[in-house]
Amino acid sequence: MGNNVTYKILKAHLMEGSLIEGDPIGIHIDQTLTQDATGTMAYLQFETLGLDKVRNELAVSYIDHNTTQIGFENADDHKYLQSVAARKGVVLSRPGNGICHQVHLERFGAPGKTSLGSDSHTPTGGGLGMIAIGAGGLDVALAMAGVPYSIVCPKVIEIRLSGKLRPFCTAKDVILTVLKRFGVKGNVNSVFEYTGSGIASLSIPERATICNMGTECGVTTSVFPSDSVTKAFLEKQSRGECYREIRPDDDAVYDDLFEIDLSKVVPMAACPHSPGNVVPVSEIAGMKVDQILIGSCTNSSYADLYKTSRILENKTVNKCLSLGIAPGSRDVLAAIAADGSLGRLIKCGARILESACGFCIGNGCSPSSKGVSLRTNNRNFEGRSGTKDAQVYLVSPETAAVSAITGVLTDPTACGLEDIAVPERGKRKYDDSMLIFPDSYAEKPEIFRGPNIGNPPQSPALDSKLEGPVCIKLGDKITTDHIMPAGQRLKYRSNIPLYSTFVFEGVDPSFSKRCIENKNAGKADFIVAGLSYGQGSSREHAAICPMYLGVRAVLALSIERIHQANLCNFGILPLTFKNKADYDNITQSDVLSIDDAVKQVENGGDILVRNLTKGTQFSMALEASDLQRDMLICGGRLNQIRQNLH
Ligand code: MIC
Ligand code: SF4
Repeated sequence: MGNNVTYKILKAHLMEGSLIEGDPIGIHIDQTLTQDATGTMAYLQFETLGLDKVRNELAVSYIDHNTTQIGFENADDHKYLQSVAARKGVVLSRPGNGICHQVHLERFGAPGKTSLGSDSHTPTGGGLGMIAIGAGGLDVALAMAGVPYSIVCPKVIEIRLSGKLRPFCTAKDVILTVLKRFGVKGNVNSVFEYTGSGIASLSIPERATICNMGTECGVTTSVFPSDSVTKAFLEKQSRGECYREIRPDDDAVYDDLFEIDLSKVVPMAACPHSPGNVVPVSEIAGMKVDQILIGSCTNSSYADLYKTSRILENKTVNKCLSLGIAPGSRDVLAAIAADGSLGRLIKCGARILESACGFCIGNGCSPSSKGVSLRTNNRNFEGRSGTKDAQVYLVSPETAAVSAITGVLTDPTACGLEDIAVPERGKRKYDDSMLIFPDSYAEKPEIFRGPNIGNPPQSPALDSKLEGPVCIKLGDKITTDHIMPAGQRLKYRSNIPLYSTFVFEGVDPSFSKRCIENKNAGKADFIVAGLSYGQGSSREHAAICPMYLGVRAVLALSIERIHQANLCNFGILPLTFKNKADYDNITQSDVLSIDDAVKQVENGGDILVRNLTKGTQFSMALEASDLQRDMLICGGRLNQIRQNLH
């Protein structure tokens, strides 16, 4: 029985367990990446491990999320990140150098490697034939310490591509087609592996776009084989030595198959408020648009912006809307400046934004009230843009660019445009001057801590009895953006007591106050939710801050992979309903009780919960590995590690 690409790479990195689908495994992590919004906490946690230096092959710290905030907090975080990187052997990518995933693809990603990033779109690296996984900051801190990363051995879904994309039908439309088929829930512990004759026609940035948004389906990662296209990409960046061919064996087996004929792919759009609400652009074309934003780690490569500039050449942005463009990296910005694309974009009236996450995480560029915003990024969760009633649609750069001229959502294949050939970028020497390598310091700086930077909070060990009210009852698809808003609150990531006051801010502003009152009265807080709780980002603050407020268990119909791991890491029981009726029977404020909690978790089976208000009882599944059960009893991963040290 032959191996697929996924299992080939996993096999080469296996440290614990065996490659049996569904079993827990521990894999060695070669590369780590962090970004500033999750990185500050990750390095604070790394510091508590007491190691002089990181122990993995390559650790890179990117400053790309919070780059233009008002106030001193982010600037302080940046100084902390730079100083801790210098001390601990981490490469630092300075603000302005670009979005972590784009820069990592350009400078560090390598076929056959594993990488773990404290950002959910780390799978972008799968475009280069690596197993690249998103995780909470603590897991990344531990990977930097050389601790194996635990995952459930995934099932591998083959996505077989044939044919070739037609002009103005793009990689973004391919992944939106995948999202239309698989949706945003029910895909945990799977990997999307791309195969087939259609792959050869896709460039590395196109493959990266496809892997990037596999995250929205909730899969562990996505991966392409490493082939001659990969080789040429690396050689052009003077990184040819990183190349190795990785293809599936001829008799490789997969758990499922989805086939896409690329020549049949049409422009697609994800409608509000979920990346899974996908329809062909032609079905909703003609809708008036107020704002268009092109950029983010999904679609901000040189090819994306070159094509955008050609579509907009000698045109003026429609007066009914505003067009913003954020190049994915400084290298992309330099390239479009050198070849005239930037001039074309300026001439048409586009607003050139910084090479950073910016609008994608709600840092500026919020749409007008009820405004329709077309964006090329990967998430359109309600309120993420900073305007609660805005209607955000996710589209390709080509669809965005033609719509910027017409002022209405426009199908780029229906405009009679001539195909655009993107010029080949030759072999070049990269300008790495915005990367600071730790050995470049004559004298290492002292670690800097501003007043907003606290210590990682301590979670308490599991109490023998958990009793308290359901503080909130939620429906399906609650994202980490709902739980722990980013945007204007992002600058408090290093200050847990303050950031915690904003938990569920957009859903129920009095949530945190109620929780703290219960906590002070010695009660446990419970969250009850529907399907796919915690989808979206990897932000561990969506677990840390509820933990700080006294939340001891989440009871949901299902919980997404990264969030489940974050809950365990911070000592919150991730429980899933075995019967939907039990979820239906709970009302907000009902008092729940879990007796003998430690024993129940230790026993390895289901957890019995009593509803004291309703006088009922029901059992919940605790889908957690032995390691996770142990950390839940210890009150989280850091406590567990400390206990094992003594
Ligand atoms: C996102 O796109 O939601 C983010 C912001 O990049 C997050 C990380 C964070 O919350 O800092 C992610 O995707 O993990
Ligand atoms: Fe940044 Fe947006 Fe990508 Fe997240 S999804 S890493 S916020 S560009």
